Amino acid sequence: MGNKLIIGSSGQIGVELIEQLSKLHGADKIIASDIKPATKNIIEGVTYLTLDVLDKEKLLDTVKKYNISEVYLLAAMLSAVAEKNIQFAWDLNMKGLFHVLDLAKENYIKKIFWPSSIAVFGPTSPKIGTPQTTILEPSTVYGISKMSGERWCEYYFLKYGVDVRSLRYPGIISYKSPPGGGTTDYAIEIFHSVINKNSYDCFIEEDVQLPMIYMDDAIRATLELMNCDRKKLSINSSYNLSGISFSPKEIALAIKKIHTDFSITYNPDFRNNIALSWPSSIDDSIARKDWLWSHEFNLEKTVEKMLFGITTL
Ligand code: AKB
Repeated sequence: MGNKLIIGSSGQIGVELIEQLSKLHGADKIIASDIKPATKNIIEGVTYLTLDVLDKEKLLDTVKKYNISEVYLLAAMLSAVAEKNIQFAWDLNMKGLFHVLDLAKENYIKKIFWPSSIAVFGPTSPKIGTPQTTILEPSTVYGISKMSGERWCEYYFLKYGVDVRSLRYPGIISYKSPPGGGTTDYAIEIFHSVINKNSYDCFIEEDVQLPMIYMDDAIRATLELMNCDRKKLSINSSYNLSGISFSPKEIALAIKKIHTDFSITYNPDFRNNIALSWPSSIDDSIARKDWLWSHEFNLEKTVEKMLFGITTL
């Protein structure tokens, strides 16, 4: 068995995924890479590299040099920043995926994790309990790239037997590393704002519900999917995944139970339109059936963990 390469390891998910992968497999099996040199959260024993996923040659050299068998491709541009960098977002999100899929097709690596997102859904998808298979007409460049990526993942699996696994992540809530330019970032910013100012000016309207998940659940889902017997997986593109759903008003109320004088105001910007195009809640019954997925963090538990976690930073 070879080593595991995380591409985009300094991002919100990468930082916590490395921690768990090192615990599970040993830090010496983990190669963490990012376009920026690692500055913090360095785990002893993990090898840290600077790597641009768009540099196919260096990627291949890295895979050979470090005997990589599994790749977690986390480098991507998220929904809000992608709208400001359309061409680069498309190039990064698609070319990066092709580079890794091709390495598996050419047998350099055995298994891939590639995150998709609830952004594959659009205004014409069912809004509540959005099913796995439904209309996919995303209206953001990020969503279009994730929807296309899913199609390519399934294509490479069916055509070349590439073992690529994927989840449609909801907004991921965590405190160890800042979020990377998404629409659901408000649900992280709000906690930092509680601690710093006891108030928050929200860029999403008060009643817009979005699907979210606490980081520990997201990481556990990722590792459970990666460790599952492939024969049990009925989805070859990307699994719907759900944790909790809430609106800014609902999360503010949950925070107020602990910080009673916390206040929230609303100043919706272009991200509100992105949020309005996405589902309010997701039906992930196929993940629950195929690999027994079940989330642990409800809204109250998430709020407690976030408020406590931020104060320990
Ligand atoms: C974003 O808001 O862009 C991401 C996502 C839902 O994929 N957090």
